[in-house]
Amino acid sequence: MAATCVLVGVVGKPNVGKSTFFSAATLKDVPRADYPFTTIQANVGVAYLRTKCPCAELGVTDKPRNSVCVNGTRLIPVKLVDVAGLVEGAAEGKGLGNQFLDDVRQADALIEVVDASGSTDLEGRKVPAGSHDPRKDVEMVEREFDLWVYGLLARDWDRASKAIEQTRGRIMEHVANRLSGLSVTLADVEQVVLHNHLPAERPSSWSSAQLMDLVSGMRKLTKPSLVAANKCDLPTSAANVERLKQSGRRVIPCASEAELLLRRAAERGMIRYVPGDASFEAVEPATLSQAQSDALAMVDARVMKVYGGTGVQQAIDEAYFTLLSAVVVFPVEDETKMSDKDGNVLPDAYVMKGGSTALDLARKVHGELAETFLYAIDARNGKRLSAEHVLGNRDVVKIVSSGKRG
Ligand SMILES: Nc1nc2c(ncn2[C@@H]2O[C@H](COP(=O)(O)OP(=O)(O)OP(=O)(O)O)[C@@H](O)[C@H]2O)c(=O)[nH]1
Ligand SMILES: [Mg+2]
Repeated sequence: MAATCVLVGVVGKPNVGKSTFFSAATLKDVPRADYPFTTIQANVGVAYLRTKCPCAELGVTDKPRNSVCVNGTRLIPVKLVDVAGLVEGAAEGKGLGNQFLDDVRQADALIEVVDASGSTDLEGRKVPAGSHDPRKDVEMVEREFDLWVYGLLARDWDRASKAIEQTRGRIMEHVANRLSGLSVTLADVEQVVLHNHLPAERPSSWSSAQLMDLVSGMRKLTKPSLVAANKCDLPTSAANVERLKQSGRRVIPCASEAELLLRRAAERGMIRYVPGDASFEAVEPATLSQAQSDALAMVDARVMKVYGGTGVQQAIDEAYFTLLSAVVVFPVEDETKMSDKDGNVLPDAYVMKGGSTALDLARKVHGELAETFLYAIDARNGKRLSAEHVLGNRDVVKIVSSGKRG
């Protein structure tokens, strides 16, 4: 996981609703249509991570600056990328080929969107609802990703591995260098090589199957993923959601179109709805047109009542909190008032990778704070925290330094 900006990618075969998911999450208008390869260039946008704001628990009235607080729910901006659809053979250039792969190289986690209704074939063409098994889509996307990475390693494996053996070089460094564009570190490679019991001193003896296992092990480690079982508003989806769950993956039923409708209606003041809520209510039901009431009633009956929400916000939250063990931390300058130096209470919420320390937070707030770091204070109980203290979700922390900013 990258240290500074965390990136989540929305991936999948064509025509499953990736751009609809992206639009719903970012409220950014991007091309969406009922045919494959609508998206060619990747779309990058701002989605929001949802967490309970500490304001209510601490009994303070907050004044957010880098995020918003809606009735005690803090929404923090995070980056999301929507990429072109991926088809079988992409690793060799089929469809839009490597472009997809290039766009997700930097992603720290993946949301794999599938058409849970089973109404699009492996290439995204329309087929009768329920006739396609979406488990195949997930397998295909992961296989193509692995084949692409395998290609990066295998093309000169014989030569490179023998040269490394002769010079007593380190094969793991070679692999990490080759894959550095994929946010793969030396520690990641070492972990997977060890786990797969590969003889590090004899890389020329590694078989193609062992190389492929190394690649997929690295994908699981460096690109953790969940499945967004999209189009769950359609009747053929329920059975496929169960099938997908039985395949042992983390599966979230999603209704991206419904989420887009709800967010737009909320934006226009028609309904009260915070992304991720299990229900919504009309602000003034009498002012809605028949068509608006019908559309909202349909979302309520087919999605909210059945699945307890549209799943879009949940998928984003789980990508961060579960796959990446991210934490949201609230830095303050005055720990007694929970504010910055101008009196803004709980102004900022930072998304940080799991395992981040008080010193990492100082670094994120300002480089100088890290250089002159003395200690931190947990604003909830006034306790001193060391530089190595691992931060927890929703921690409110003051950094004390010897510099001007301390
Ligand atoms: N019923 C239903 N249809 C959806 C949902 N989400 C998307 N769709 C439809 O699926 C079709 C494809 O949507 P896109 O968002 O363009 O799909 P994509 O995966 O980005 O497609 P490409 O860019 O071509 O790979 C459109 O007709 C959408 O209206 C959903 O939640 N329910
Ligand atoms: Mg698209």
